[in-house]
Amino acid sequence: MALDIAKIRNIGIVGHGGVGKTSLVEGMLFAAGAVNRLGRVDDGTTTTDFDPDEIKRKISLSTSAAYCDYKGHRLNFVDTPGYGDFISDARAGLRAVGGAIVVVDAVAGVQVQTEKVWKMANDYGLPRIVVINRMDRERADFSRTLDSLQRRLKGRLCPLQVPIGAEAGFQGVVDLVKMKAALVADGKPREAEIPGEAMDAAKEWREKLIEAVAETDDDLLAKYLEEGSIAEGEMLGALRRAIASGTLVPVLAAAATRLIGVHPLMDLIVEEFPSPADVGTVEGTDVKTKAASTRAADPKAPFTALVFKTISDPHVGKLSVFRVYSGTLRSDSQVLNATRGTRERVGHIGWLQGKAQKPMEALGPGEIGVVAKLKDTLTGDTLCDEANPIVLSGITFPEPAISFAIQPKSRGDEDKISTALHRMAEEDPTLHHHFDPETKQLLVSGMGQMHVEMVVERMKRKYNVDVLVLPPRIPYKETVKGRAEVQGKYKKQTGGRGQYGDTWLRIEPLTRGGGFEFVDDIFGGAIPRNFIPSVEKGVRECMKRGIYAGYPVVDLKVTLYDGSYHDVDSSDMAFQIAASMGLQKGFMDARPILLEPVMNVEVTAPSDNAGDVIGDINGRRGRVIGMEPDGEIVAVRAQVPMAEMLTYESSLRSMTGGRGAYSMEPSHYEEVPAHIAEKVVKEAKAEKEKASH
Ligand SMILES: Nc1nc2c(ncn2[C@@H]2O[C@H](COP(=O)(O)OP(=O)(O)O)[C@@H](O)[C@H]2O)c(=O)[nH]1
Ligand SMILES: [Mg+2]
Repeated sequence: MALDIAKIRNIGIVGHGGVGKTSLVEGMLFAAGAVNRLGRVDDGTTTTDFDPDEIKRKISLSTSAAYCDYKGHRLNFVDTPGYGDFISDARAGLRAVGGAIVVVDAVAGVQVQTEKVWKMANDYGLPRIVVINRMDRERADFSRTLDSLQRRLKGRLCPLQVPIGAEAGFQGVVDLVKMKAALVADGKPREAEIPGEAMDAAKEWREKLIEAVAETDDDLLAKYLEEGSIAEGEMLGALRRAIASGTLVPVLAAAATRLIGVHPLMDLIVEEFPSPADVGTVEGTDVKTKAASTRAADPKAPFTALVFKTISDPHVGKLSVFRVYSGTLRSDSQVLNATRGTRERVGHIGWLQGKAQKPMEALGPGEIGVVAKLKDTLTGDTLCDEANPIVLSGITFPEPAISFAIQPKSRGDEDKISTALHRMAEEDPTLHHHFDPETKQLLVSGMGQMHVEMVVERMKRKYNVDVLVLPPRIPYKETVKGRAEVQGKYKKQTGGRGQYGDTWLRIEPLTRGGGFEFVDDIFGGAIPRNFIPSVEKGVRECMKRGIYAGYPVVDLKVTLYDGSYHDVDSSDMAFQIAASMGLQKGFMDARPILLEPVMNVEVTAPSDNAGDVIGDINGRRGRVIGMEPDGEIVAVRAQVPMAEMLTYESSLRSMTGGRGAYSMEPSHYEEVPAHIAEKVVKEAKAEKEKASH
C-alpha cells in the first residue's frame, strides 16, 4: 500500500553550517516518535549525520534523508550540508522537495550560505519557512535576527511567532494565529495562555502579521483598510495561500536541542506546506518526440523519478536516493535510465532513515526512496517506465574551484587510487580527477581545500590508500617571440653504416592559440620526399618535450626550406634527430618565452571586505574586470594567473573571517613576465638535474 500523496510533505532543511539543521531534523524525528532517543551532533548520535567523517568533524558533509509520521502525515526530511565546499549538495536536495526550511542562527543572523540557499530555493520556486534557531544561546536576539533577514533576503518575511523568554530562559513561543503559548514540558508540547510579559509583543506582531497577509491579496487589503480587521477564517485562508505560493515567508523561533518550537514547526509543515498532490504534475522532455511532456502525480501513471543523491560505500555498494514524481516503482523490476538510455535492474527498494533502510514492496508518487546497486545511474538522472521514456531537467553542479596533485605513498597503489576516485566521484558530482599528461600528475579537483582534504581522508579510511597531496604543477607552455633560421645536422660515422641527416629550419611565432604549423618548402630534392615526414616528426616530438623549461611548445610555425642527404647513411631516425637538434637551437635563438594559464575568478565576500579582496587580487598580478554589489555581499570578477591562486583559499578565509567564497576556471594563456619566467626556468633545470642523478 503506497502512501496517500496528499499526506506527504517533502522538506529540505537548508542554511549556513552550524546553525542546527541536523539537530532540528533530529528533534522532529524524536518529537514524532520516529527515533526513541534524541541524538546529538556533539555525541555523533544523530540520524542524518551518520558518516564517520561527519561524526568526527561534527558537521554535515553530505545530503541525507530521514522520515517520520506526524499527525497522520508522512514528513520526509532532506538534511543538507551548510559549508561552502559542500553547498551544491543542498541544491541537489532542494531539487527533490516541495518546501524548504531555512534555518538561521539567533546570534549570527544571515550568513553567506544563508543567502546562497535562499537563491537556490528561489530558483526552484519553493515555499519556505525560516526558523531562527539556537534561541537559548547567550546574546540570541529574535528581533535583530529578523531585521537581518528582512534586510538581506528578498521576500516578504513575517514572524508567525514571538519568543517567550530569552537566552537560557527561552521557554517557548506565542502562536500569533491562535494567540496561545506553545511550551514544552519533558519534551512534550503544552499549550498555555500567553504569559503577561509576552502579551504586548504578541499583540503588536499579530497586527503586523494581519497586515502582511492582507498585503498578499488585493481584495483582502481593501477590506482591511476599510474595516480595520479581517475575519479569522479569511485571514487563515489567505495565509495558507501566501505561504504555499511563497509570497509570504513565516518566521519561527526554536531551540532544536531543547525541543522548543519543534512541534509548532511540524504543525506548520503539515498545515501549510503543499503536498506532491498539490503540485500535481512534473514537466520533462519526452525522449521519443523530444517535445515537452508532463507526468501526473498519480500511482497509476507511468513511473518517473529523479535521483538526487548517490551514496557510495565500499561494502554496501552504490545507493541511489530518488524522489518519485509519478507512477509506482516496485521491487524486483526493471526501469529505464532515460538520461543515459540504459536499462537498470531494480532489486530491493525502501525508505531511508539516515543510514538505515526500511524495505518496501512499492513506492508511489511523492515518496522518497532508495535503491541499491544501479549500474550506470548517477545523481541528476531520470529513472522511468521503459515504455514511457521522459527526462526531467537534471541538476547542475558548479565547476571545481581548486586542484591538487596527488601521489601514492607506496608504489603500486595507482590502481587503488583510481578505483577510489572513481567511486567517490560517483557519489560526489563536484569531485573531478584526471591525469595531466603535460605535467605528468594525477590531479584531483574540488570545491575547496577542505573538500579535497576530505577526499584524501576518505581514500585512506574507506579504500585503504595513503596519498601525498601536492600543489599542482602549473601547466606552462613555451613559445617564441622572434624568428630564427638554423641548421640541424646529424652525422655519425662509427664502424659499419653511418647516420646522416641535414635540415635547415625557419622558426616563427604564430598568434596565441595558433597551435603548430609545419611547412615543407623543399625544392629540387635537397631532401628526398620520404624523409620529410621524419623531419616533421622530429620537430613535433621535440615540441612535446619542451625546450626552454621542459613545457610543451605551442603557437609555432616551422618551415623546412633546405637540407642535404646521403645515399647510404640517411634514414628516418637520422632526419628526426637532425630536425630536433635544429629546433632546439633555433628555438633558443628566437627569443623564447613562457606562457601561463590565466583563470577567470569569481569571489563573493562581505561588502566590507571588498577593498581587501581587490587589493589582494592586484597583488596577485590579477585584473579586476567587474564588481556587482548584491546586498551586503559583493561579487568580484577578475582574471588572475593560476600560479598566483594556489594559496588563495587561506588568504580569502583570513581576509573575510571565513565568509568569502570563490570559484575559478581556466580562461586563456598569457606571457609570463620575464623575471618570473627566469625563476620557473631555473627551477625546471634544477629538477631535471636532480632527475638525471
Ligand atoms: N544551544 C543550542 N545549541 C544548538 C541548538 N541546535 C543545535 N545546536 C548545536 O549547534 C551545533 C551545530 O548543530 P548542527 O545540528 O550540526 O547544525 P547544522 O550544521 O546546521 O546541521 C551543535 O553543537 C548543536 O548541538 C539549539 O537550539 N541550541
Ligand atoms: Mg548538519
